[in-house]
Amino acid sequence: MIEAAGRTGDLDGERVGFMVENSYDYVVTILAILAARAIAVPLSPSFPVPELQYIVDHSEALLIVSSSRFAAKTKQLLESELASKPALLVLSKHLGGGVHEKVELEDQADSGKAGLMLYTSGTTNRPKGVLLPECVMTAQAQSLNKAWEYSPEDHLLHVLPLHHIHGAINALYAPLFSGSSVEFLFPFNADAVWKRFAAPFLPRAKSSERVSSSDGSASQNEVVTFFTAVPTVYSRLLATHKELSPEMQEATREAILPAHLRLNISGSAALPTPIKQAWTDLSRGNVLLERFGMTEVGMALSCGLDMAHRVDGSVGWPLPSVEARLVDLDTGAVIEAGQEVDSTGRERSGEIQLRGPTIFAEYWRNPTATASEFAAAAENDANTTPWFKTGDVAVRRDVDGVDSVLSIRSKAASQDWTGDRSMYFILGRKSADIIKSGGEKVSALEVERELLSLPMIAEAAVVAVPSGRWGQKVGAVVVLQTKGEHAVAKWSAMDMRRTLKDRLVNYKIPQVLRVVESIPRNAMGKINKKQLVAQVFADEVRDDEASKSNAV
Ligand code: MLC
Ligand code: AMP
Repeated sequence: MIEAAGRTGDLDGERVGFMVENSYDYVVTILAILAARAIAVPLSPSFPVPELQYIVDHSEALLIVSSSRFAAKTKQLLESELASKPALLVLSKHLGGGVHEKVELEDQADSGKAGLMLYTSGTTNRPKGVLLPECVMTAQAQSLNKAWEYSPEDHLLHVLPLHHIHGAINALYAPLFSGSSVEFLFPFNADAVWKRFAAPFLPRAKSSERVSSSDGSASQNEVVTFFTAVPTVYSRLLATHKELSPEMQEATREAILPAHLRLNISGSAALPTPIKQAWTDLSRGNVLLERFGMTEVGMALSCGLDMAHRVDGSVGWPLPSVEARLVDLDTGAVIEAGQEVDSTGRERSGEIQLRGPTIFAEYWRNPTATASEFAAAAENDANTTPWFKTGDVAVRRDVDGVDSVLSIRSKAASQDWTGDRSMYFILGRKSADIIKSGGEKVSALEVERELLSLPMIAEAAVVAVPSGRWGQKVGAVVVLQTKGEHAVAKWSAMDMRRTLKDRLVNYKIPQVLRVVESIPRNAMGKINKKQLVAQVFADEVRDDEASKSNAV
């Protein structure tokens, strides 16, 4: 790799983009990039070339590593109009599929500028590069290992994309730290997941002995003990379960019993209560553990391992090594413990702010954005580390019974991070311009920018439309050009999809479109997006799966 990049020694801090399928080869590639002290920049194969081009140019990648499967796509990328000219390394067919060798990871005293850079959409119209130095990745993995007690006996079924923190750290880097085994089943497909869960519990498999994960071999007979996904994945699993054969239904229900599936985690978007409840019912008591995180901070808040600590609607307590505070949106004052309710008895909501070793270093080559997302520590604070402003709004609320559970069952030392009765509950985001669809973050401004670049669009507003299946759907409200050579009388959702599909990854393309004569604006020329959704998408919201009782 170092040679392919035209260097000797190591690649200290250089960026290496890589496009490798979710597999053993992905793991070897990312570890090799870190070992070369470079910054790994995962490139999603689902992205169209212009989005990849932006990432490669913005990160100024020195080298692109590609698996043979994506050689054509990476070649196409390198032949496109790139400002930078990275070298290309195409890996030989398979680094090691099926071969399982035991590798001892040495403690590298100095990881130099090694790290991971994930691109994330935000309140700016182009994605930002979030730099997570290796020490931050390690701190995140250690924090999760303590909280969720990954172990060599764990077998994790991995169904998530690997260019996001959820798939890359929680479901890969952290389990690697404790010697858990990870089995990839990507892209997510509900039937395939049910089939895999069921495999060890079907009558045929039961007669042969189940393989324990500690022998290092991957087997379809191995019991899945750990599963982490976004709410949309659980909703799909619940919806398809009813269609399985009676034998499969029984085997899958056995597979997800608390005794077998040790940990089922939901995150990246709010977990609706009907999904949580339906999963508990189906699994006969396995309660989804909800946690809150963000690309910039890894995981920040989490419910506890004890079932009684998986409180409905709550994202729990600050994880080990994470310091969290709430800052009142109106007054800017920190909401200290005991001040969660004001003098009139109203709950005080605030922005979640975080600090600690798990927080990212910077937005790549964007000191202005980095500076504006951090708040200085208070003058009387002995710790001068600034706080990262998440943009998420929450309350802390006392939950009856939680502390008594803590005192009755003497807490294991590893669970000493679970706090008192006061737990965090997410209310939403400060900005209406950030949309979460199926766990994917979409910047309304980025989509508006693409729509406005189309000659037939005169005005555009992109909004979050509530959805049972997706959490939120990306919705577009447009005004068409009525004059000049680009005037069009009609523009359908199909037209929009066709036009945008080579420019934006599919989840950013609006799922619903409304063509209007004008978009209402206030005196300042601003659009009230909440009002716009209510006015324009009222029927979508009413007809959506969310509002029906059979939400899942
Ligand atoms: C796919 N589509 C989406 C979509 N995913 N549209 C909107 N939102 C999404 N999230 C598109 C498909 O491209 C397709 O379009 C159509 O919707 C239906 O596709 P599908 O086959 O039904 O969807 P699928 O490909 O199965 O994807 C669904 C999903 C996936 C839920 C499995 O979106 C997913 O893996 N989401 C997880 C993302 C994630 O890991 N987020 C974590 C970010 S980190 P067409 O045109 O082809 O028909 C983070 C921090 C934290 O948030 O706290 O963890
Ligand atoms: P991303 O930038 O893709 O990493 O997404 C991070 C955002 O996902 C957070 O800022 C939250 O808005 C949202 N998020 C993550 N976990 C949860 C959760 N459990 N509940 C509600 N929102 C969440």
